[in-house]
Amino acid sequence: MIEIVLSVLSFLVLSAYAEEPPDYFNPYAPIFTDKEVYSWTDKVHITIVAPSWNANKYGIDSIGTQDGHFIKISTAGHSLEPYKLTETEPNSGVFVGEIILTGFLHDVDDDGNPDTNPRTVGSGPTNGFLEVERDGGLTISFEFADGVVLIHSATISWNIGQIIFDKPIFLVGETAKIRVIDPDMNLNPETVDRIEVEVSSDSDVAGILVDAIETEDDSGLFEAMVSFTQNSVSSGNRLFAIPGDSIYAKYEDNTLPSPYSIQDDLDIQIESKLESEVPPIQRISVEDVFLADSFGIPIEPTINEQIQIVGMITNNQNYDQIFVYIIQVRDQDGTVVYLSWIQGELTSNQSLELSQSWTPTGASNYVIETFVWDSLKDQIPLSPNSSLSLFNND
Ligand SMILES: [Ca+2]
Ligand SMILES: [Ca+2]
Ligand SMILES: [Ca+2]
Ligand SMILES: [Ca+2]
Repeated sequence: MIEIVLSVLSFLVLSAYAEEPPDYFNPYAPIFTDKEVYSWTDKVHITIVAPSWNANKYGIDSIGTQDGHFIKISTAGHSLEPYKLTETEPNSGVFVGEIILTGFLHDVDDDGNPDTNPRTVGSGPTNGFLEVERDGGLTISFEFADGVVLIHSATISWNIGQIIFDKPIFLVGETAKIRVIDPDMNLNPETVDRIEVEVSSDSDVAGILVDAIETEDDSGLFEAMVSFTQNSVSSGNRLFAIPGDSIYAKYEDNTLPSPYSIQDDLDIQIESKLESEVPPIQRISVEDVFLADSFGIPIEPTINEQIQIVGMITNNQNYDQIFVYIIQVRDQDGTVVYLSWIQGELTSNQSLELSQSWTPTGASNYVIETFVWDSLKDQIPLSPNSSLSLFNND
């Protein structure tokens, strides 16, 4: 104690000899925090550079608990005082400590139960816990010399979460990585936290709930991996989705900054796409059409007699594929005399025989063309076109 008093005195004496009075508005014992803005449950690292408090050049000194020279760490409604900081090395004159912010009682995942453990306790240098408000500030004060109080402030704020897929498009065999960034959900800066993310597809709108795990104890960055199945129902981290589906990931942020209210929540969503690893034009194979009677027996066309135009298509993928199969007949002038289509879905590797009836009405050389598209709306070809020329000699 005497040493410390002496030390302060010697500082004052030195100041006096320096001919300039101490600058009480900018004294040399700055307080630093490792961030300007903290989340409500962050860890705060505090540094005070105070060479005049290095009383013992050969031992670790401490500051903050000496009578009249307390360090006080406070938020609007709570404070820790006195709070001790300790010297980093015997002769550094640099004093450090940390506290953990403990937020306030709040339900962060909308399950009806609060998820925080607000408390204000601890005397330093690393065992402090301090309750905070959502939009409050954090103030650290230190009466470093008699009548000279140093103050440093930092801001506390909630953040709007972000969600990201690691790719804009996934192929069926790939695994999607979903990332959520929300420092507010780093509820404990000394352990790995987790949050829930809803993942769904056009084919499974109910989707799955997956845990996103914090990448480090104190990162506020959460990751989940999701794979896709075309042949079984969604379960665990596996989502039922077929090529062409959009894939959705959603995180409900219940910790929103002002001007949102504390009770507000916001769905943070992102969309990606699932694509087949088979290029569209190779997804379905077609065989050349042939003409048949109503029993399926191949025949030659005759004017004014109904015949069947028969074709075969095969799904080259091991999952379902919707299609529209189009048959078009042109006469020798190129005029379309017949147009028909069949819409349907092929199951995994299924082959399907399709037939449409047509009645040639005149003596002409006809061309029968077939097309396979994904839909009449998008018209993405799923196979090469095929055509059959008929030479009518009647
Ligand atoms: Ca020392
Ligand atoms: Ca909860
Ligand atoms: Ca954590
Ligand atoms: Ca948030």
